[in-house]
Order: sequence, then structure tokens, then C-alpha cells
Amino acid sequence: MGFFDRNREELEALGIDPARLPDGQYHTDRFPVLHVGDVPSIAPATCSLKLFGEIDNHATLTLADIQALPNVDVKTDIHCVTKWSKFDTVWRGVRFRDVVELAQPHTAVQHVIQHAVYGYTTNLPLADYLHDNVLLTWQFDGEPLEAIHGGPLRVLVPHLYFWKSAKWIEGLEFSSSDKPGFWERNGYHNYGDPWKAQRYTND
Ligand SMILES: Nc1nc2c(c(=O)[nH]1)N[C@H]1C(S)=C(S)[C@@H](COP(=O)(O)O)O[C@H]1N2
Ligand SMILES: [Mo]
Repeated sequence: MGFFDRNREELEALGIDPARLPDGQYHTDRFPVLHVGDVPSIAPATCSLKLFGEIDNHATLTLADIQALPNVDVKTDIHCVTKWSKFDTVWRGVRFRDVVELAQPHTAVQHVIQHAVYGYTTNLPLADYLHDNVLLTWQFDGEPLEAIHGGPLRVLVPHLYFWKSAKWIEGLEFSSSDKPGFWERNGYHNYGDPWKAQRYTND
């Protein structure tokens, strides 16, 4: 039996349904760290989020402004395209859709591009940001989000591969046209649904 089958058996032995693992994924209790470039050191006091593009409210929100929106706790599984999945991760943040509402996008907007430090970007349809579990988050497992995991502030889009969740988020661009992001321009799928194994461009 190979590694992936053993990994699923381990889950069953723990009383966890292996059907929670998308095809080709294995579960881990660790929290791997993955990104391009260095870990930036951003003080919470200087952390901000610029809303731009086709919107009525061109605002720059401070971390405090964001934290003043209704806070929610989300417990969810996450799936990285490098094949690890982690179950029952717990995050506190604000619903992304509350920030969309604040931005007041024009009716033509169909895409939101996440802009993070060092030019990392990732794109998704506006509709994907409206789900209950999609957050702007500053807290993992009851503790302030560590810089290595994107602190002070990152995006969480748990229903897609984890590259769609930008760490060190600093801007949200609202657009009527799609703008493929960093990995999307470099061979990865434009959408990235782990349940359809949408890893590479033509998957
Ligand atoms: N700003 C930024 N965000 C990023 C990345 C990155 O390189 N830069 N990598 C993505 C990828 S490929 C993954 S798998 C997750 C990893 O998040 P983690 O390090 O907290 O596990 O962050 C995503 N967000
Ligand atoms: Mo990733």
C-alpha cells in the first residue's frame, strides 16, 4: 500500500472520514509554510488594505477598521496544491463579503484580485468571495496570525487550493475583466477547485 492509501487508513483509524480529503491529497497535523520571497515584517499599526478599481468607495482601511466589522470564527479544512490538507483549522476574522459591501463595487464587477506584498496577486470571481467561510483573518488557533502564515492580515478562501488565499494582503482590486495572478500566469489553474483537482492550467 502506498503513502496516500496509508494516510487515508490513518484517518479512518482516528474516526475521521477520509472523504474529507480531495483526490491526490494527504492530511497532516503540521502547518506547512509556503510562499515566494521573504517573510515581510509588518507592524499591525501600519497594516492597511486599499480598496481600488471599479468601486464607489475608494477607501484604505486600517487593520483596526477591519477588526471593527462583525467578527466571526470559522473552522474549516484547507488544501494546498502541493498535496497537503489540514483539517479543522480555526480562524477569526471578518467576512470578505462585508468588505465587498463597504467597497460598493460597480454592477459590472465580476472579479476581485488580491494584491499582497512583493507583487503577489491571485484572482477569483467575485461570487467566490461571498461565501460564509471566506475571510480576511488576523487570528489562527486563538493566537495572532504569525508573520510566516501571512500576519498581520491574510485572506482565507478555504474551498479552493490555498494559493488563492493571499498572505500579507494589502489591496483588493475590483474589476469587470479577469486578471490572472502570479501562479495563474505561471501554469496553475485559473480557478483551483481541489474537488476537481484543478491544479494546472488545463486540468
Ligand atoms: N503573499 C503571498 N501569499 C501567498 C503565497 C505567497 O507566495 N505570497 N503563497 C500561497 C501558497 S502557494 C500557499 S500553499 C499558502 C500557504 O500558506 P501557509 O504558509 O500559511 O501554509 O499561501 C498562499 N498565499
Ligand atoms: Mo501552495
